[in-house]
Amino acid sequence: MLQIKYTMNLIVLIILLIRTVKVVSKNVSENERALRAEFVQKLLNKQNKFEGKIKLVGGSSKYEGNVYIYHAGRWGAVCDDNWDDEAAAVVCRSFNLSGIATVGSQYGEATEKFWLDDVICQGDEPSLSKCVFNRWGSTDCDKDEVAGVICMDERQLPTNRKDQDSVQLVYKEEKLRDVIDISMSKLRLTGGKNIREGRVEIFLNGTWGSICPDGWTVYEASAVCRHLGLGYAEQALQTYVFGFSNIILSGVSCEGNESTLFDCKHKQRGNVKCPGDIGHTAAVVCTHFLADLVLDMTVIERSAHLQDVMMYQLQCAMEENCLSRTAYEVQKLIPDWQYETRRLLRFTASSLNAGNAEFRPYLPKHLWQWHLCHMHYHSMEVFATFDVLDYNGLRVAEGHKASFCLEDNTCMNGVQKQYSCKNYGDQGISVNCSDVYMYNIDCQWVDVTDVGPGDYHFKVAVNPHARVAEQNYHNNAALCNLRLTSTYALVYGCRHERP
Ligand SMILES: *[C@@H]1O[C@H](CO)[C@@H](O)[C@H](O)[C@H]1NC(C)=O
Ligand SMILES: *[C@@H]1O[C@H](CO)[C@@H](O)[C@H](O)[C@H]1NC(C)=O
Ligand SMILES: *[C@@H]1O[C@H](CO)[C@@H](O)[C@H](O)[C@H]1NC(C)=O
Ligand SMILES: *[C@@H]1O[C@H](CO)[C@@H](O)[C@H](O)[C@H]1NC(C)=O
Ligand SMILES: *[C@@H]1O[C@H](CO)[C@@H](O)[C@H](O)[C@H]1NC(C)=O
Ligand SMILES: [Ca+2]
Repeated sequence: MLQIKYTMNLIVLIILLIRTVKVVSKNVSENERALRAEFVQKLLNKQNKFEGKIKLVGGSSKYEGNVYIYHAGRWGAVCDDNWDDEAAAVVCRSFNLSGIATVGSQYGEATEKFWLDDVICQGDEPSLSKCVFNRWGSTDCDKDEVAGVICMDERQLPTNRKDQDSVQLVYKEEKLRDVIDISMSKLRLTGGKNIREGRVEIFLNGTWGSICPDGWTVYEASAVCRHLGLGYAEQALQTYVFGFSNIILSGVSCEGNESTLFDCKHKQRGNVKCPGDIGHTAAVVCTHFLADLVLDMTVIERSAHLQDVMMYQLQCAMEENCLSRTAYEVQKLIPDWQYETRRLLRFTASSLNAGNAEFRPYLPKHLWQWHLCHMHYHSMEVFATFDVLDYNGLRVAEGHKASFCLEDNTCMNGVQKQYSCKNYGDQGISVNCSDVYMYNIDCQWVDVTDVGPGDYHFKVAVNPHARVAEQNYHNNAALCNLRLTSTYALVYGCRHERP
């Protein structure tokens, strides 16, 4: 009897103990969770606060110096290829000042690795990270190529740059045709296997010479091919394979839509300056046959809408990195993270190939990546980018779509579909066919969970880094207005521009 009573007591005790432990542990985990969530939020806020921040180093005041930008936890230098007064304007606006650009490590050699190269700004971007540039950290720059700025009050800006001889400045908005005597100047290609390729030579001041390859991109090459009546630029090369002659022109920078090289900007002062590999020159390969993707703006406006989705439905998307960073923090820190929701701005993106050649992926087939989650191969690292920007130019949300599968989804009447992603099929977009990413497919969104209600810009771009050559790049991006409220999203007033 005693034995039984004792056992009963023990059981009751154990049950009580288990209950208490359960209650205690629940309370503790909830407290802990709250604390951890707060910690993570603080950490993210701190990182976000510095992300994209600019500092000027080596100048005589805090408004002057070499430009360094903060990204992913460290400072990095900005390279001077394509660096100009528009870019300086963007940097200086953060101090409420106007400004001018300097090149060639005016304020000392780079002390950090380069973050940015080939930065192209229009001048009205809210911050430097909103300008177009190579991928973060992807540069070919030497220590003596750091970009700089001199910021000052509008009224102090020198009206005549020639007064500023002590500082190596970049000319403002000057076209090549205003710098050289174009009636005495000519262009030709030499050293190629056929007339459509070769080293670009320019006749200046009585002699033929080469063009500096530093900062030479498909945009400059496009102007050369059009200039010579050879069509479009298939490749822009920085190479020695077409031979060498004295470099007599540097600092040329084009939008890509100019009809002659003379309409491009000459963003340099004084003598030829050409850092980089000795013996290399600017070269091009031209063709009359290229693809031309045209991003459909109407479809974006009509299809854009918000959707709240529970995270358990987004596991594939998370593997492909299609949600913003906070989603991964939530996953790490909140035990029942599957029941948290994300707010997605979904939209359909459709690109028509209006050119006269197929659009083929940048990567050869053997380098395509198989994506288990979505059960198809991805052939292009970055085919499209989606960004939500605030009016100060800060990127407040970014589509992380890792990769894409290019195919003919819809074609004009009478055009046969050719490319399909199924069964390791060939990928591409045929002439007069469109590659369509419907709003309801995975990752076709921007995760706007952390974006408050307000007015923003929404930017979509295809082939954003011009990795695949096209006839025209000025129809590859759509810059739209975006109104976000707590209940709906409105995308309107899209216009085409270059990515
Ligand atoms: C756990 O929290 C609840 C309410 O928050 C409270 O009533 C309860 O007493 C707590 N338990 C312990 C063991 O602290
Ligand atoms: C720039 O000017 C705006 C409005 O005049 C002001 O709100 C902002 O704080 C200024 N920024 C700096 C860095 O001075
Ligand atoms: C052209 O040549 C003349 C004499 O050879 C020289 O004085 C002048 O500076 C040159 N101009 C350019 C733009 O190089
Ligand atoms: C080229 O595009 C720019 C915008 O990027 C535009 O301002 C300019 O007028 C265009 N030039 C030509 C020749 O179409
Ligand atoms: C594509 O469409 C355009 C305009 O509708 C037409 O002129 C062209 O011949 C078509 N090209 C092909 C290859 O179908
Ligand atoms: Ca295009």
